[in-house]
Amino acid sequence: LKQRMQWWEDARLGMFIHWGVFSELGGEWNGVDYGKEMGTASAEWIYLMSEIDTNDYKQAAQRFNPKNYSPEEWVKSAKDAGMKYIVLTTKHHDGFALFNTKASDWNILQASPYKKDLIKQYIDECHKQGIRVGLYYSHEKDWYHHVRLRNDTSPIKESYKKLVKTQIEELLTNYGQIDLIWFDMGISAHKEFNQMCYDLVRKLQPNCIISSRIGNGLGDYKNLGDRELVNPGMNEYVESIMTMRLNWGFDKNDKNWKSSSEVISMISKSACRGSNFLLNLGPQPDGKFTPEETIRLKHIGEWMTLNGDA
Ligand code: JFZ
Repeated sequence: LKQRMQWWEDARLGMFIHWGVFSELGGEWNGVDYGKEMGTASAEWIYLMSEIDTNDYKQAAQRFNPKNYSPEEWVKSAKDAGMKYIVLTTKHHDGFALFNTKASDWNILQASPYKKDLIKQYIDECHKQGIRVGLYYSHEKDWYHHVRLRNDTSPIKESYKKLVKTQIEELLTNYGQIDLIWFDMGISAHKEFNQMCYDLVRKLQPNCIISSRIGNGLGDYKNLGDRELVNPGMNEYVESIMTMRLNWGFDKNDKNWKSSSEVISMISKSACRGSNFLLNLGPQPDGKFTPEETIRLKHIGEWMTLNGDA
């Protein structure tokens, strides 16, 4: 474990990216703003929260055509901000795969006009520019293929298990080295399923780090609750995750930006306390970071140049 965690322990700062079909709706459906609930629910939960008809959501996917997507710019701005790893949503709770998958046609190649593998481009670019590659994958919550409920403890269907198994295999065999997989929202009622996911990753890429939200205490390090900062003296591998405003995913109406100095003070606190800090961006549907995000990254970069490796 110590060996596997070495780069991660040295990293201290990473970039989280929430992006997908939900970005297209920007937290709003039928004039209602769904990006206001504090805590978990926000723009990227819109498929569940708004009770939008699946056909309407599929239409949003048909509009999701990120022409300005440039992983080259994403990776460069992460590196310029002193970030050492990136974690990008490959499939969030809406079940939509941003990669080429045989397991379902609910994916970027078959259900959107873009028709290219977004994840492949991202991973290739990370490898090229030399930054650690993380993949967020919602293994349990999948409102499209599994159940469209906030909480569900019923047993997981065989067909869904098979889908997840196939997609994990695809992500960990088709793109070369993956440094981290960020499973989310695993619940203890699904121990066998979570264990299956864990074993599969270990088998396919033994050095790939696994987040604790896989469930059942199986992960390699501890994720704090959303937006929570580490307490002094926690001597485990700990990662805080933080948004720049309320929402994880792109939201048209959310103006609750933290200032650059607020964000920087959290980064420095987190590093002083020996934990990692994963700072979230919710790019626009066209693939660009918002101007507010870009300016914050720039300020972080300036601060990191002066203080980063001290
Ligand atoms: C999850 C997601 O539902 C959310 O959309 C986002 O991706 C976030 C990073 O993770 O939400 C959670 C999961 C766990 C906690 C809170 C929100 N928690 O343990 O406090």
